[in-house]
Amino acid sequence: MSFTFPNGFVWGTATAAHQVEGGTWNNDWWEFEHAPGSPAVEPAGDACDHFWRYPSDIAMLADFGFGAYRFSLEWSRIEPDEGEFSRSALDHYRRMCATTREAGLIPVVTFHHFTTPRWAVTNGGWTDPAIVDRFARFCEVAVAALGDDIGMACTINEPNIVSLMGHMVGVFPPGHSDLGEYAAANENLKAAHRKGYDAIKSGPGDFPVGSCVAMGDWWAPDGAEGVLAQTREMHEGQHLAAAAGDDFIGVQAYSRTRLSAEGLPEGPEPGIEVLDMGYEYWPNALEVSIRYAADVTASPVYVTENGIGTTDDAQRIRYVTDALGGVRRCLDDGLDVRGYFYWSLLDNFEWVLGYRPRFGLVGVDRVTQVRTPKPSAAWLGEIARTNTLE
Ligand code: GCO
Repeated sequence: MSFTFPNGFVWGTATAAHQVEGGTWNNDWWEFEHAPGSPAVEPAGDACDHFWRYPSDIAMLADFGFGAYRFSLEWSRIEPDEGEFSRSALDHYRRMCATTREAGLIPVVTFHHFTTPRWAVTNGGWTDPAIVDRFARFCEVAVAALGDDIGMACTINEPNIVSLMGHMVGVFPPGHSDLGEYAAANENLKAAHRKGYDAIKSGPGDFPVGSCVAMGDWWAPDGAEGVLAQTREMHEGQHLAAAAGDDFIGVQAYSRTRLSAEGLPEGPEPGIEVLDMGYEYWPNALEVSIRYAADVTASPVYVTENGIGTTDDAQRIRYVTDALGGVRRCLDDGLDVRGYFYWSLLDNFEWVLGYRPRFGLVGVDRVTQVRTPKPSAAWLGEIARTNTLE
């Protein structure tokens, strides 16, 4: 059986500055990784040296057959101290956009992907309402320099993970566990998305702008429907609602969360495959998430991230095949899904878990930086090239 995606469906891969560039020492994550007692198993260090190797990495992505590349700006390079902007860093990202276009790919630029400059967190971070204007000013300066070369933009990557992991679970900076902080961070992240969106829209260039929300499938025992709905609203719903009316909604989905009757995370269901990330092999998360996002926002959907961290590349192909089956069912039902970005191009720095989870279509030697494409790179590249899933 084969299925052809709609004309113009965008196929890409995604990365994020701190996870691939190397040397991003001026942000909160670097500081967090090096703090005594840090939960991070290792520092990002040189990462994939993508800051220097982006031209050959982008050429490789184009050769596989993809049509778009999603990468992020490192705010701490562009604004190393408050109000002090680096022309050289902006030029770097301009060259990245130009290189992406010259390779025939759409540059999809994320303005914030988990990392915040050190100066902004020592002066308050995401729990301080001052971050809203700080982020908007950064967007304004960055779009003024890059806007005419951007193909599509995401404001803040997974705002709901920044608040949850940083202020409730405590495994992202600042490593806190405080409900009040969690609520404040959510409000500031939503406001920063709105103000950042307006700043990006009023700059040069004319391209779609949206938010990217971390989503998934959810399960709770019978009788706990209320708890389930409430939890989903807290984790996903409020950030989707804050993005309603945008040009698109970015859906990022990987797995399923099971809840107890009290709404606490239960861990994987016995008998279901468990991945290196500690969560279930659950490709259906994508279909469920697309439907929920479309329902809440009524916006066109891009899958801005979906993928699997595994050393078994055949399992990767199986996972993506299953996830794309879900995209297909959404399209068959008339939902407006416009693209799919695999996370990630390269094996890279998976935050607190370090380099162990392998999400890449391409392996990276941690010492020599040599790139080795996996069979899934050619496989997914062919789907992208033909716009058809066999
Ligand atoms: C996220 C981020 C990525 C992750 C990816 C795999 O979704 O958490 O956008 O930075 O690396 O999702 O976990």
